[in-house]
Amino acid sequence: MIFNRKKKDETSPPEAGKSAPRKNKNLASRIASLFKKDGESEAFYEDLEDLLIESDMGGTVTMEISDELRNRVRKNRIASQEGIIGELRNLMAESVREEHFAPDGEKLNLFLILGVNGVGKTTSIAKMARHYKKQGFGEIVLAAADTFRAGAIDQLKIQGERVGCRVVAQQPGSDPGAVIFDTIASAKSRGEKLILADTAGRMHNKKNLVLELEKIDKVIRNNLGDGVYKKILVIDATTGQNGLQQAEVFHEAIGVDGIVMTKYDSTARGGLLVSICRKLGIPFLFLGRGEGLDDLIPFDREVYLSELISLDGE
Ligand SMILES: Nc1nc2c(ncn2[C@@H]2O[C@H](COP(=O)(O)OP(=O)(O)OP(=O)(O)O)[C@@H](O)[C@H]2O)c(=O)[nH]1
Ligand SMILES: [Mg+2]
Repeated sequence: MIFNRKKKDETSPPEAGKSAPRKNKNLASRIASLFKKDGESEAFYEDLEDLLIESDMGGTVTMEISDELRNRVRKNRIASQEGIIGELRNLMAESVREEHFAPDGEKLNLFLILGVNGVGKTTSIAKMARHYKKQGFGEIVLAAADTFRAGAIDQLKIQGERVGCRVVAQQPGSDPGAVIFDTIASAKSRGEKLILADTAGRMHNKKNLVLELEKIDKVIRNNLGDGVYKKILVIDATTGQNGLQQAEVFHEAIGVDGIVMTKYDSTARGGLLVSICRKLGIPFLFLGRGEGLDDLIPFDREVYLSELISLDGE
């Protein structure tokens, strides 16, 4: 346990001059420079903590990782720069979780897509439909259960046309649970095997959002029978520690089975993912790396870690 250390601030942006996004996410070369400057010393760990916070890892997780790294380095008498960076990578690898939900071809699968407004839910649905179709999963239907925002239904219909999927929709303002109910009933009668359901990210307040989600959740659990039900949260990689707070709210409200992180192409910071995995233990499914239909890439823990902290990066 380390004493007399300043508590890192979770929410405030890094100091001026440090906040500009770097050209890439790789921390290793920057850690190497710190090591060259300070050696393995208190100053090194302090600077390392600033670096991890800058990468969106959040104050608490940064301190945990830094403390653990210090313990391991001292316990195992690690002295080289490569050794320390390797140990940091090990620590992150232990936190990061990767998972892939292959739909079950024998059953009706329903993936409920959650997330606050603007994170990329609707476009990710189209990309997921494309991905599963490419994998040979034919009959996919989209449920327009974002009935709250004007325009959301038409957006999903446009995406449905782009990827060749039927869209079940009602009028704007209708009950999202009823849309899901209709979609499950019609998918069963047509033999479709995968429903991707859009939801509203914006509600009048958080309480309404949670109540709405609980209602939708109940309709699915009551009607899907022995089908496969997954709740997938979409997080925008550029939102920093807000992304962690969003994950906490949705996870507490109905439980999240997996995360899609969008706009990973638009940030030079990659640490949010580590903090979500470490704090909530939710696995990552896909990374969004652009606006094209093929820009949703199945999450690969090793590739992610290599980008974040490989020795040959930058
Ligand atoms: N660069 C980039 N842009 C993305 C990515 N994913 C989504 N977007 C863009 O983010 C914007 C919002 O995407 P939507 O899918 O409409 O987001 P939403 O969560 O459905 O938004 P609401 O329906 O308003 O709640 C669109 O312009 C998308 O093209 C990504 O991985 N990279
Ligand atoms: Mg939408």
